[in-house]
Amino acid sequence: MKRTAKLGGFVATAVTFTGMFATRPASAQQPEPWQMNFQEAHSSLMEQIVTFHDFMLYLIFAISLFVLALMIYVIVRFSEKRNPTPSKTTHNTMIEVLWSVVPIFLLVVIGLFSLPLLFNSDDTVDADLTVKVIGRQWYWSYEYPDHGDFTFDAFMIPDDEIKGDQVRLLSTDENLVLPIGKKIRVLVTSSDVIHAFAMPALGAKVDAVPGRTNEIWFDIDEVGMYYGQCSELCGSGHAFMPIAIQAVTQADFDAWVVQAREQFAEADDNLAPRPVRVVRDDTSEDASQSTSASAHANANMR
Ligand SMILES: [Cu+2]
Repeated sequence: MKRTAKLGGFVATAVTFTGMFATRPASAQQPEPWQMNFQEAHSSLMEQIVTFHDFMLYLIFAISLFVLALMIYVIVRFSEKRNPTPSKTTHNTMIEVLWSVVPIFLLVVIGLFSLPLLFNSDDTVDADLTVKVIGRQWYWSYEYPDHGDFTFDAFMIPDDEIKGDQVRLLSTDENLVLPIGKKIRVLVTSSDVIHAFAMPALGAKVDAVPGRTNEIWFDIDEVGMYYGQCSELCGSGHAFMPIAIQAVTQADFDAWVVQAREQFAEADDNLAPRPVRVVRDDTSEDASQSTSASAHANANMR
């Protein structure tokens, strides 16, 4: 009975919040209370990162235990009581070669795993689509240059406007909608200060630097919501500029693009400073100062 009621509630929520998408987001990737490890991996890049992380953890454990064992042995075996007259030996070629060669070997092994990962994360060629992400104080703007070049801003939903399955501090009024199973190139930049585009479940974390375009790519394996946050201290609204990615099927994405092209105007002078939407009362003073500061900086650059 309880289960049925729950199911009914679920269906009702699904009907209410699916909007134009036929399928309700299957999963939501977000931080959990007392979470100890990474969020579940939902891109091939993140899977590779998790594998590398696990491998490194075993290696670190082994090295730490080995060093600990050596120290305990030395403390016990060569204590003053057991070894009143210490040896005056100063060199042992065998040991010196070993403690040089073994760490070099370990570093090479680590490199065999980490360098391909580094190159892979940087390999944005042959992407199926490109989106441009612009960090601003304190929200994100998204652009779809190869789908009609439309652009829109995404603001955090304030606490008192949270509805349904929206997540406090993570949901935004507009989502970055992306198709699953496609190689997505993300160009990341900023219009004011340094932000960072971070999406844990997809293995993406890139600085958004004014006057510079950084790149990352990911593919998304499952329909659902993916939440991330700005990960570079960027001012008083730093904690209030979340990133919400809505991953949908290609068909849903195509339908959304048609609708979005009408809804959002073409990308204009997209790096010009825009008015700051005040997130909290205590930030308003700071916000206006920062806007005029960045407007001033921009004026100087021209
Ligand atoms: Cu930021």
